[in-house]
Order: sequence, then structure tokens, then C-alpha cells
Amino acid sequence: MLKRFKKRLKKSAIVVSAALIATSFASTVQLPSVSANVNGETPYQMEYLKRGVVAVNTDNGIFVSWRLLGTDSEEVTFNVYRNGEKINDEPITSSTNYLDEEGTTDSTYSVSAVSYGGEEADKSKEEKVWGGNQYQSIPLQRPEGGTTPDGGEDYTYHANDASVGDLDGDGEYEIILKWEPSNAQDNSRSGYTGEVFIDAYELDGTQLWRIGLGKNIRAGAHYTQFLVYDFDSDGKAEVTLRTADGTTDAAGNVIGDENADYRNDSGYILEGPEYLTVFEGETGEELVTTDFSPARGNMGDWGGDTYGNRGDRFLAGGVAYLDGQKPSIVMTRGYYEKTMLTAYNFRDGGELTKLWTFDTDEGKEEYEGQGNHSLSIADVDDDGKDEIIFGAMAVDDDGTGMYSTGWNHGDAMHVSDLDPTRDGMEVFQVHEWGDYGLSMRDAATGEELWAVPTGADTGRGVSADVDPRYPGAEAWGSWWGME
Ligand SMILES: [Ca+2]
Ligand SMILES: [Ca+2]
Ligand SMILES: [Ca+2]
Ligand SMILES: [Ca+2]
Repeated sequence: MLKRFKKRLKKSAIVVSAALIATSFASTVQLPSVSANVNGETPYQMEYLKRGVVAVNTDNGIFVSWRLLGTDSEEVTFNVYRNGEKINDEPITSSTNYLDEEGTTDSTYSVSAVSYGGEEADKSKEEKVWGGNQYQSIPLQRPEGGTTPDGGEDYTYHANDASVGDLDGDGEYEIILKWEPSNAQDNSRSGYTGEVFIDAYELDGTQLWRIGLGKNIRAGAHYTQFLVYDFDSDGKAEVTLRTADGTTDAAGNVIGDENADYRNDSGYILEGPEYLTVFEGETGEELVTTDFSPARGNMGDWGGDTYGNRGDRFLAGGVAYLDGQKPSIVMTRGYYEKTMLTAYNFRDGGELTKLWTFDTDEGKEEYEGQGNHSLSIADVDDDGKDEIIFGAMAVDDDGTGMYSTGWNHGDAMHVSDLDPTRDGMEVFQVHEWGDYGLSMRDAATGEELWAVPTGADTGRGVSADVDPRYPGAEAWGSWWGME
């Protein structure tokens, strides 16, 4: 199949997109095993989440959907209630949704699970139908705009990246949102930027708090990422990110030197301390701050520039169960050349403990230039501990290099059991330069399964099961400028 695909590529003058690669994949995606949990052998910390019932209006009635929980038995069935009255004749056995053709937008819905012959005592709370549309509008509190110090350029704010977590431990998610100023800059472009803010909201739009990152954190897509997770296992999620002198928590406490201003004449911040702070999710208050790792060091060491185009590219990389039991924090810096990752724990005692740092300058040159703008966390060698799949390379749970394919950086990647006919997981990735534009590999070993040379920056790509005629996932990518 791949050979045929390659042949077709060579013949075509321009392939813009949607090169659907039909593969010999089999069967459907497996749900995580829940039986171990039911038997009391919970292998790792899980989020405590409620059923999450959502009801939306459709042309055919009210569509109700809800969560399957990791603690549900494999035999679990469900009952759906409209205005307090059960509406399903038979228990719902094969899905976590229900279309109520008799429902109206004034109806309310709740769901209960039935396990081991008994209905759970605690039915979900009554949920209203989402408006007349199939989405929920959540009001936000937009920060006031401002003016930059270099000649008075005005800027405004727009909602940017968001994450979710249960900040207050009630089993329902809150939304954590980054506000980006209109003068945010890519690392490659100079210029002062407005301050970056992080907000938290209840799902009804109630604002919980706001953190201001201050003038020593530049605004742009690659400077501020954040993790939201319950890192200390108390049932409530924390928020952690890179901070600097002048960052102000939601209670008004200033981290570091509130008067420091490390911006240079081009608006870049290339000196001054950098911190890693854990904020309490419920209040937005600083819990602990430590020196940020991976540290900046000499900007020139990160590759071919000294203004941070390579050395100031971060990922608040991921939440990884590095010990197989509890979550750890993974932060990264650099991916075009020099590449570093650091893992921390935030656990009992409220301290941030550094576990390890991976540094390509320590004899790992083959890992340089392999990382993506994002990463995936997965237990690819099936030892119960998570690995970090960072673009074309992988780092083991203990911070040692697992492999580097050498196929180079790319913008998009998917890690899953994409080919169920093979043991374990596979990685599909697109690449910006090098031998391949698209590649599929064994996630644990990096072994090439198939790859497609495109001769071009292959900027976008996806792998997912979009066509039931072919088992497993399909994969496709897009690029310009084919020979
Ligand atoms: Ca909550
Ligand atoms: Ca917590
Ligand atoms: Ca593993
Ligand atoms: Ca597989």
C-alpha cells in the first residue's frame, strides 16, 4: 500500500492536502481497562470526576451525553431521567448518550449508573438544556488594554490557550485561560508586548481569579504554557507555569523583585531570573516557587541566534506518570537545535523536587533538533511508567534517551495504537525538513514502519480512524511545493 502511495506521489505535480493513506490497520481503539480498578487494584491516581451530563437541542430531540468513568464496571448500564422521570424503557447498555425525541428545551436531565444489579444512590444533578444552540456561551472578564513603553502603541486582549481541571474538588471542571495581548510576538520578531494574564472560571462564567505574569514574561505563543493537574494528590488541581520577577498571584503577592525590568530595547527578555511556580488552583495563590529548569544558560548555546528564537521556546510539556503511580511535571526548552527537558514532582510537603534533566549537550547530539511544538505522554514500552514522545525522539521515564529517529522537528504528531495489528503504540508525525515529510514508527523503538519523502516542509498532518472501511487509523498530511 505504501509503495503504491509513494508512486502516486511521484506522479503528481502538487499534492495540497488530504493524501489519505489507506493502511492495513485492524479493529477499533481500545478503551482503558477498568476491571483492575473495580477489583480495588487502582494502578494509579485518577481524577475524581462526576458524570458530566450535557443536554443539547437538536432537530430530532434533546441529545443527552455523559461520561464513562474509569471506576465504572464493565457491565455498567445507565438510566436517563427527564424532569425526574425515567425515560428509557430498557437500561442503556452500549452507549453513553441518549436521544430524547420527546424532550423540549425546558426539560432537565439527570443520569444514574446501574452496577452489580443496583442503581447508584447518587443520581447526577439536574442539568438544563444548553440554550437554542449546541454550544454553551461562557462569559469572560476581558482585561483592559494598555500602551507599550516605546512610543505608545495601544493593545487589547483576546482569549488564547485554555486548559481544564477540577480546581475546587467538586468533580466538575473549571476552565483556565490565557489572555494574549494584540501585540504578542513570535520569538523571531522584536517588539514590546503587553502583560500576559491567566484566569480561572467556573463553567457558568464565574471568575475565580487572575494571575498577572508581569513585564518580565514576554507575550507570544512559545513563552507561556501551563499545566493544570492535581500534582499533590489532594483532589484539587494546581496550576504551574514559568514565572519571573514581578509575577503577581491572585491575592496580590508579588514573586521576586517587583521593580525589576529585564526587557531590552527590542522588547526581548534575555536576562534576569526565571522561576517555576505552583499556584493553588482554587485561589490562584502562589504555593511554591523555585528556579526554572531547563535554565536559559547562554542564549547562543541554543543554536544560530542570541535573541531567544531558539533558546526561549518552551513547552509546559506534560503531565506524566513517570513512576506509574502519581503525576509529575515535565517542562521543556528548545527544539530546533539544543533540546532540554526537566521533570519535577510537587507532592507532600509542598516542595518542588527536581527529578532529572535531559540535555542534548551532554553527549546526546543525535537528539538535537528533533522536538515538536508539542509533545505526547504515553507508556510506549508497557512497563507501567510514562515516556515522553517529543516529536521525532523519545525520553524514558527516568530521563534517559530512549531513541532519536533523526527525522527532525515537525509541527504535528499523533501517538496511539494507530495500527492494532501490531503490538503496542505507533507514532505518526509530519516533518519540516530532512528525508521524510510523513512518518509512521513504532513508538517504543523508533523503528520505521513507513515514511513518505515529500521534499517540502510538511506542516500539517493527522492520524485518526476516519474511515470504517479500513481497520485502525488512517493518516494524512499537507504541504506545498512538490517537485
Ligand atoms: Ca470544580
Ligand atoms: Ca492538588
Ligand atoms: Ca514506560
Ligand atoms: Ca499497535
